[in-house]
Amino acid sequence: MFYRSKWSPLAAVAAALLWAGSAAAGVGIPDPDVSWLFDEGEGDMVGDSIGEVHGTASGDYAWGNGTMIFDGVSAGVKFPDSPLINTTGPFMNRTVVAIFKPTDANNSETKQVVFDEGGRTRGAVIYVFDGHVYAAAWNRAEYQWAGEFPMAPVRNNQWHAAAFVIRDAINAVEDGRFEMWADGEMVASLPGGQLFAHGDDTGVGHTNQNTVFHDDDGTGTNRDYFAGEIDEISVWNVALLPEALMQRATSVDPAGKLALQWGSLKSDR
Ligand SMILES: [Ca+2]
Ligand SMILES: [Ca+2]
Ligand SMILES: [Ca+2]
Repeated sequence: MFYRSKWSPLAAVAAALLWAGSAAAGVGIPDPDVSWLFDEGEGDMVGDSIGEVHGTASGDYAWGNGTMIFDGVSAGVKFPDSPLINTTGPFMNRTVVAIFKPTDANNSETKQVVFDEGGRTRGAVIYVFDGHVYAAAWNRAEYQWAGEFPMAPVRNNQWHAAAFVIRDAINAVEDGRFEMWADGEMVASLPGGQLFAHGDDTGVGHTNQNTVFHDDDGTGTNRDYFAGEIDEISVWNVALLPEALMQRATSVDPAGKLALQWGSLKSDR
């Protein structure tokens, strides 16, 4: 039934403006360059919704409800080299957001890699260890950034968002160029620099060809297996605005999923 008195042309215009306004609220979050949604539900391929950096899963993984479930022993995803992630550069800006639920969060013996790019000399990593999630990056050549390894608490069997940001960095270590964010809040703003090309391979759920942890461990491959679920990992070659990181890009809703909708990607789902 059509209520002309209530649905006036003016009201329609107002509704359209409201709609445009809510869309405009997402302007601060551009589409990622690479986005793994883990929504396949079958097979061994993890597709990139945007940049076509597709990965291959191996080990005892399973598919969940829009997630991939990692067994903490053998499940991992390997991604090929890509100019969007590691073979070009230097990367003066980068944001990586990972949405994950650990199921062995308090393990203090094994680092559990959620996301690994690069290797011992240059790279970044997000991992769970001893009740915390770490987000780290380093560039141990060219201008000698030893790296920063901030962390935030995580709870077992709960969904979390963790992110790192390299923001307007140069070929030198400067204050405030490396940030960690977790669950809607900035955890740390630390010295950092740009990431030069880092040819060692990218992994999810395990270390794929070397990484660096807070204790300098991390040499090798097919190790540091994550136990839990991953809902999404997205990579931007821009530094997301703090407002975007705080309000949306790293806020996990009570049901456990990311509250954000970035641009065309999620509106098309
Ligand atoms: Ca490589
Ligand atoms: Ca690696
Ligand atoms: Ca997902």
